Amino acid sequence: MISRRSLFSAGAAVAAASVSRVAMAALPEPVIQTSAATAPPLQPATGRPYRPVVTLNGWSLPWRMNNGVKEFHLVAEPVVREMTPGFNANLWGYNGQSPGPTLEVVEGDRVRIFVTNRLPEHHAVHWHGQRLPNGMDGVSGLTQPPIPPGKTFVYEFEARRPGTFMYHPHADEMVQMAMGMYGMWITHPKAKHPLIADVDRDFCFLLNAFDIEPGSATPKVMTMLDFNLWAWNSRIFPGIDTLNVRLNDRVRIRVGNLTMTNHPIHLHGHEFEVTGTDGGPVPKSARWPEVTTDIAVGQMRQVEFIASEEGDWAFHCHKSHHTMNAMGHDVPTMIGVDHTDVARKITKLIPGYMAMGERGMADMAEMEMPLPDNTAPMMTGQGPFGGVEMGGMFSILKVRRDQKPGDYQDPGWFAHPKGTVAHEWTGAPLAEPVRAPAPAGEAAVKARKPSGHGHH
Ligand SMILES: [Cu+2]
Repeated sequence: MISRRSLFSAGAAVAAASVSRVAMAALPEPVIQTSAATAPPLQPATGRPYRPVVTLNGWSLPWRMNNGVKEFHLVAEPVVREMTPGFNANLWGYNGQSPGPTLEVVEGDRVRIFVTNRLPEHHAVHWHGQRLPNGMDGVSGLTQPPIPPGKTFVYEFEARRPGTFMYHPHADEMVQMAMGMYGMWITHPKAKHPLIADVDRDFCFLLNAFDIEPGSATPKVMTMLDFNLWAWNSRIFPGIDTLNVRLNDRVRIRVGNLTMTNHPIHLHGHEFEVTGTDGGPVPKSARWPEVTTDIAVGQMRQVEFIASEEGDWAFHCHKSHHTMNAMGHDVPTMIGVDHTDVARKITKLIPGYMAMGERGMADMAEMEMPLPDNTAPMMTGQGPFGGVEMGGMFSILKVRRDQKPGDYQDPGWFAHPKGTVAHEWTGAPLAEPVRAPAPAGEAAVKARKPSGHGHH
């Protein structure tokens, strides 16, 4: 839900002519978002037309037209972000949420962005990937003085090339990005572009990561590598909305990476091509089919495909630790080790002790361990066939024959045609084949691999 204030309304229904010159000289009222749900596409009511994007669990910021200049107002501030139902984090963001809103403009637009700093420390916004005057690049100390708390700075430049960009702080960057400050910027082409296809659905989101101890709500900002929450737009599975499309839609997904590691993003059931990077559209001769694209730190990858296969297709980071949520303990690998008696004894001493089950981690997903308040389960999510046992960077592409054009509602679970679901073999069992013998004198599994990497 967007809170609408007098001058500056969602959908930009305010015509410039209806607002007095005095009002236009004033700072535009900021629009604040109170919901973490995916907002419907923001159709442009003023300026040049374009097909808007849909920001996963996000929204696009309305603007005001002022003498031909698109004016946006970003407010850098502490926010409470629902990362998944039942788990709220104390983050920093823009206009009520982390990440900040997506800014959508058209190639050639003159853009003015007011940035008000309501953080307890200074701030500056860098417009990642843009061609602009050096003094508008937003690097605190290098190209501008920092924005002190309570002050508003103005950035103004022309959106010179079409593409997908990001914005993020360039002042105390480590802390401010660890706290959740960033957003996306889409510059739509002003006319038909030979390398930019018209698409039916255009999604975007940022990859981000946090280190939030189970039971707490504020990220540890000194963490360099050992993040425990892997998020898309500050949401973790099952809190990430599904990407709902119509059968045979041409779909574009733009993904920016502002974590400290790379993410191989993988789509089931379809091949895609990388059609753009933050450097611009990829020449057609340089595109090839993929089902996974690795997105390095500070990169954006824009992928496109025809959604020609009906179903509920997993869409996720292929690093398996990135599709899990925070663990309460350093959990040792216990596969093959009967530790039920040990666990029973330890539980007497340490209530809430949790060890990996001897059959694998799935035991933990089934156990429904008591969790500290305000903590997401590590492996979770219910599908039509049971637990999905995922967390973090995981969502679903839902391709439906009867999804209406422009309808982004979740259509529910896929109804599989009869005889198209994997099922148990019920015929005669196979004879047990001969196998190599286990090494003499060794137990089947003796090694216990510690998973703890932080030495604390
Ligand atoms: Cu990843």
